[in-house]
Amino acid sequence: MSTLSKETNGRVRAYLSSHYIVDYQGVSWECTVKGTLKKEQQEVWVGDYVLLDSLVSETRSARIVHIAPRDNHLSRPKVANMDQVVIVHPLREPVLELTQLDRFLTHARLAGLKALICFTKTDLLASDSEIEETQVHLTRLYHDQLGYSVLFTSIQHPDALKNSLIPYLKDHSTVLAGLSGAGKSSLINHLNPNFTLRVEEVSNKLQRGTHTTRHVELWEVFPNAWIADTPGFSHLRFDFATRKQIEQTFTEFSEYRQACFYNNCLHEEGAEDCGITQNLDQFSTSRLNSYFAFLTEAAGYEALQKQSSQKERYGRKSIDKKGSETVEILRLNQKSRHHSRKREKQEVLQRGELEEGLISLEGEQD
Ligand SMILES: Nc1nc2c(ncn2[C@@H]2O[C@H](COP(=O)(O)OP(=O)(O)OP(=O)(O)O)[C@@H](O)[C@H]2O)c(=O)[nH]1
Ligand SMILES: [Mg+2]
Ligand SMILES: [Zn+2]
Repeated sequence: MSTLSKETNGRVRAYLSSHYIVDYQGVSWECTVKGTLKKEQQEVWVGDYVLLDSLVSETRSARIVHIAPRDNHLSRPKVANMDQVVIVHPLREPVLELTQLDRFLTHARLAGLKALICFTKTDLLASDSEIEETQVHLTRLYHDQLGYSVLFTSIQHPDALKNSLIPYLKDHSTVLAGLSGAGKSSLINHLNPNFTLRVEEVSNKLQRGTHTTRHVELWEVFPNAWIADTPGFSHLRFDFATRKQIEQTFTEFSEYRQACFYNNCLHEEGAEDCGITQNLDQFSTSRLNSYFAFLTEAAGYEALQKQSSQKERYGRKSIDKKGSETVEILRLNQKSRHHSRKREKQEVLQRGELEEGLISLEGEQD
């Protein structure tokens, strides 16, 4: 097989329910995916570099036979090999919610992707002084304290919008992420008027976007500036990360967490000698609210993980005790029974789970 490189292979631009659009040698090819990739559950994502065969130039159709290893990927929205994510966040319509913005920031950090923030719809603020006040507050928090590049744009001022965004987009692959209705597709349309991506008004009643963009698509908005427009989310939950992973994404904690007594401190209420809870006034209230909200979601994820690994390892069985009493015991599942009994018992003891009647390891039949 020829070696895969960014130069000699196609790049996936879009997935349209029945086929992929792959950019190869400057033109778009309609592609299916080789059966073995599907069997191996290798999913092709927008942004992937792929190797093609069965090229038919008359119909511009081909088949994806190999996916190059990804430099990075973002799972929500699904996109691979991006240089950065621009988090598009509205100042109005839908209402400004900083926790929602923090969700996208934490998500980008978990994916190891550089993020910058583009606040949109400045024209919807009531007055110049409100614009000024909002910009000062958000720049202080997200730029000065957290180190993100922060832009303020409005489609009412397309020249200013282009001037502020284009320097970040040149020679890069950028994914736009954000709430539905934030103005992601509008940004692309105003960066290059040749684009007429579908946009839809935010629902007045619900103050929410209407999920106008339905699939991820990578566009060359101007030469060598690739931008992925993505479907907006109305709520991005942390039901896939651990609490410690969430904690690590709050970079403002870094100089205080050394003072925590425990290495794995999560800075929850009542934490012993905690560098964060003892210095709460050093952090923004909105960021702390976001942190504790995400932590709760991640705790739910951890509990589920624990439960399912328990389920995989143990089944339950009711046994009769003396007289009429029965107890429910955890019983090792078939596929876990090949380990020695001694080792199993040792593991369980280490986890502190061996309580009378709860777990029984002895005397079981294989
Ligand atoms: N007043 C004002 N309206 C804007 C601005 N940017 C976008 N809009 C409007 O906001 C609405 C939603 O814009 P879209 O571009 O469809 O939003 P989106 O983020 O692509 O939404 P999804 O595709 O649902 O994820 C449209 O009615 C736009 O005209 C802006 O800067 N000012
Ligand atoms: Mg859109
Ligand atoms: Zn702590």
